[in-house]
Amino acid sequence: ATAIHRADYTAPAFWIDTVELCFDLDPAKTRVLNKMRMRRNPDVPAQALRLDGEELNLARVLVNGQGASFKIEGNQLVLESLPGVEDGAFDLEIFTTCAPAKNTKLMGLFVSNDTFFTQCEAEGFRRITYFLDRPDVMATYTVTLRADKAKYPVLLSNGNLVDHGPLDDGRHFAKWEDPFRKPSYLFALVAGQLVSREQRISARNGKDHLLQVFVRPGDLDKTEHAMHSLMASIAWDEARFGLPLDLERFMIVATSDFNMGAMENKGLNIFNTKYVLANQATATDTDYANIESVVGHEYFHNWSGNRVTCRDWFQLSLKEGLTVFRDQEFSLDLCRDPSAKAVKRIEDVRVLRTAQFPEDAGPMAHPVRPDSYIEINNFYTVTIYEKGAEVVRMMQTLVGRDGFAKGMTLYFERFDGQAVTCDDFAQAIADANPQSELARLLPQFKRWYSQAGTPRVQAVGHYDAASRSYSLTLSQTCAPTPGQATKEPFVIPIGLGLLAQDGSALPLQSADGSTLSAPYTFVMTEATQTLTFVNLDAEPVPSILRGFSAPVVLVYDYTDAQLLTLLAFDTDAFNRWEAGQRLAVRSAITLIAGDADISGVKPLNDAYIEAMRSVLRHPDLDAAFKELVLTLPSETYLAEQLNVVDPQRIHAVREAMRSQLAQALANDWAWAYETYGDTGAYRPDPLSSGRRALTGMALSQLCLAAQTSGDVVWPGKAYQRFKDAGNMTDRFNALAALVSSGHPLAAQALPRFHALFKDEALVLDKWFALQAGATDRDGNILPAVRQLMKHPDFSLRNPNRARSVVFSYCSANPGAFHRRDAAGYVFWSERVIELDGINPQVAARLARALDRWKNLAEPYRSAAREALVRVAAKTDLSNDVREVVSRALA
Ligand code: B3K
Ligand code: ZN
Repeated sequence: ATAIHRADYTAPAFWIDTVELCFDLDPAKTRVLNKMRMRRNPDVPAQALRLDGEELNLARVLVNGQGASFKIEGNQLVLESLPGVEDGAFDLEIFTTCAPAKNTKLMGLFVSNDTFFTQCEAEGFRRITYFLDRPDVMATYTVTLRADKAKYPVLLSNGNLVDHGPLDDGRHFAKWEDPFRKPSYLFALVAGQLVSREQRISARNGKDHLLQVFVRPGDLDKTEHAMHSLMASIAWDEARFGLPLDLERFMIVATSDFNMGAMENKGLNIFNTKYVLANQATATDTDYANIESVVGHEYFHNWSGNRVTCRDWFQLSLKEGLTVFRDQEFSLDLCRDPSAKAVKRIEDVRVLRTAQFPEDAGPMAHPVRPDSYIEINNFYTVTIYEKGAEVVRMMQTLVGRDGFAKGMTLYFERFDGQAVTCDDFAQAIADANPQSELARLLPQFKRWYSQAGTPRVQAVGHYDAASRSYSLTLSQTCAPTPGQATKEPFVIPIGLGLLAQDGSALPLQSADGSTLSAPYTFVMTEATQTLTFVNLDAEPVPSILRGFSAPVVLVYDYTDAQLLTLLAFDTDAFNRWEAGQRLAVRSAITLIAGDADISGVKPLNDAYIEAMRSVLRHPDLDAAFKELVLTLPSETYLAEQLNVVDPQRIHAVREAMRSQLAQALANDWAWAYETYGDTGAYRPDPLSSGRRALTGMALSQLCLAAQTSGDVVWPGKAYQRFKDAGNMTDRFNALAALVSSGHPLAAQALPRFHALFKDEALVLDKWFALQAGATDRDGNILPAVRQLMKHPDFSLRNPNRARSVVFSYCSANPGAFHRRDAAGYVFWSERVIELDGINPQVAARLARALDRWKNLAEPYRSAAREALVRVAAKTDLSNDVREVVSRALA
């Protein structure tokens, strides 16, 4: 396989204006008739027509109704001479068949639970018919579906239903017309036995719309939250950005076999059931929150992605970074109080720092707008999505919230109906705000799109008592990444404040005597810059990078006392949380990096424990915020702070910290459990979710403490709560408390949980994931995982189930995965290879679990390398896995 380069982009040699597709749906052999109205692109030198196609059986090709000569070259259908059509438009008719029931890759047309679904992004449409399968070729689609009426009563495609009726032999048909031009990756069809929740709404302009959420019979009682989320999304996009729903009908369909979260097909979103189905008995608060943001995300794509799409796949962040930013803003705006907003922001940053920062420091590091790829599916990454969203967020910071809304308006006016680039977007935001810092700094700002790697900003403070001034020197660097040895300085907005030593906020006065209004953001542009503040009676405590104003690592040599001040008093909730994290990281790293014996060690000092006690008992702080502060930095995050990673030592130290907190705060945890434990009638709002999260944490800490003290009361209470809970959040947290503390009652609770939910696939996923992700005791997790794979409910073919067992172990349980005997890596290599034969996209995700092998200490490092080599040695790997393992080994 060869790499594709952004610099090689050329416009297509042909356009497709209209497509008429006719499907005879049959799981074993589906017939697809594709009639296209095409024309040459006059701006491009005349050349052969090359259509993409994969795993298709070609039966017939007609040009203007006549048989035409063609050849097949690899995965392309080539028409060299198009007789008589050199100058004008022509009709091309292609008849193929494919085998949806055999499609285990879940790309193109596939069958799940006797229902047909499609997934076309990025390059799945070519598995349905021969086509110019690239996002800059936009056409209008008319789609006729024909199928057995009893087996497939519901027939859906994009747009509006224009005709339907019976056919011979118990079959029926439906004809759909999508009025909007779209790229092939937004095509979708669904056919099967489905039921729907319906909602009619009238938009602000008085237009009526039909909203539908389709699920399997039996799941209707789990669709209310998705429908509410959809209605809230529609209202939000109209209120915040003036973007209305442009379709008469908007459909969401849920499938339990899906490679990712969901897909924004025009008017016919297809979702993983995980992001649709919820009721209080089966879904947790986290599930509810995820459904809200994924429903929002896919809906927002209707403008950012569908109305204005990507010119090529290198521009993927144009739609993904922007749409993640939009779904984050949506969830933030739905939070009523500031504390809930802070919690949401902290959660988003935590994802960025534990998943994207490692990516940016590893072998798969790539710019937000990559320069090359082998398999585009490997580039649906946290960099494109989450870092891309941070880049958009920085733009908003630089032009202001209203300025950003104006920029969005200009962007959609300028580019509606077109396939464009990241440059086009940035230019529109800047053009709408000609006086802004963004407009002034645009070329430099765009380095965020072209340079990979996480910048490090080092800050050094100096207080001068004589002049009563404080200077803060900021320096930025960015480490080399694959293919980029040196980096130019970034534009880095840095939210900044100063606190007095007693914690009160200090006014910011610059040397010229002016007072800077709060909140203050310094826009850093040089490698090194110094800021000076005056009229300060004593050395202040700097609060830097407030709100996590840029996706960078901030290095500042805080004293413990300064961090305790920030933790107690910073008005910026993000930095308040961050101060607690820094204290914990410091205690952990000192111990991990040293070589002292760590058995029985107590890593946390009294000041930290007292600070955690005050947070936990604080009368004004929200439960959700408390839970975040009291959650220790993850093993993955700790690993990122080290050059040589001993996963077992990290695990042991973090476990020691957890257990120290559990014991030292035992009374406080009990108090928290009693205080927050009863959240009343179930509602998944941020406030009551926060109370449940803190209660769950308290219970888990109390069970952990019981492990040492031999207490039987709290494990007993956990078991009671597990049995009696009125909602899945409380029930699952109680179960997790028993499992994670290794209590014998877990052995009773687990089978009971399975029996209760044996028919709820999404709940069983949690059951599997909990066990595969549990704390390792004497190497017991790997054998348990192998056992789980033999469970009758396990199947590697179902991506959700594979993720719940294999990924929960390999990617989310470092303490159990990184074994001195290398058995975790052996298991990983077996699964990567096995999955690659079924579903390369999922296999390539799993392959990334060893991305950071070069940082591992021995014996892990050599063993991990060996496992990678073993996978790479397989000659018939997919491009997906091949690209990941070759980059890892490079
Ligand atoms: N655009 C899809 C992702 C498609 C992934 C293809 N491998 C979902 C989303 O980002 O909304
Ligand atoms: Zn998206």
